[in-house]
Amino acid sequence: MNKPILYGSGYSVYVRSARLVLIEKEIEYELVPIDIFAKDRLPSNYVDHHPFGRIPAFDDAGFRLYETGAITRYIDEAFPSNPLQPTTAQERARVNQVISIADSYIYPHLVWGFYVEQVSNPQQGKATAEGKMAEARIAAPICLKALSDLMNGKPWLGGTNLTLADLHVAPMIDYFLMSDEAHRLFETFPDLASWWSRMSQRASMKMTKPSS
Ligand SMILES: N[C@@H](CCC(=O)N[C@@H](CS)C(=O)NCC(=O)O)C(=O)O
Repeated sequence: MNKPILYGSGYSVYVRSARLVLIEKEIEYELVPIDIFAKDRLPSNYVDHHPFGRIPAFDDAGFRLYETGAITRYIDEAFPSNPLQPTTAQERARVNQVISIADSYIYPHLVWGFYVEQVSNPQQGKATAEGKMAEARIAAPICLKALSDLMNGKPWLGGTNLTLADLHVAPMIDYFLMSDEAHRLFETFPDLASWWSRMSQRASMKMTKPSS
């Protein structure tokens, strides 16, 4: 059987989410390197895989897919090993809600706000965009409180078991926590800190840790 193919780079939070799902489900896959920020070196046919020019893109025996949420749900449903979605409609809705919160608010404010503005840009000698940071400082506690409220005392973001929600959010939190200010804020949410200590210890997280 052909291995599914994932196109992307190890630095990408979204590529990492898809890899985490493949690894947690013990599915062998091929990672085809695509550095999306080196636009001049992209394969000319990459647009056929992802018309919006993002990573990841996915190909399962000719079935092509882009958008991480769609990719990870497809993988979980097409491959029966180690299910990563709950069975009831309400529990699945919570998982999908967390994934949507991650895409709409966590990625722009915790990754592009805290990580890019406070960690990555200064490393590259670029100035911090204070306007963007001001927005991120307002959004971050709202994002973290929403996650904490949705956990509602359970060990994982989607309830009692590890789900796609944890694997979608964790790569974003890993970058977020590289900012000292973010780290201090995160520690004020003990249930999230305890979730992170479990999540970050998983073999899948260690295997996909982006090289700095
Ligand atoms: N909505 C897309 C977002 C993917 C995305 O934004 N990927 C980033 C890397 S983490 C990217 O390709 N950025 C390239 C760019 O912005 O030009 C998904 O869910 O897959």
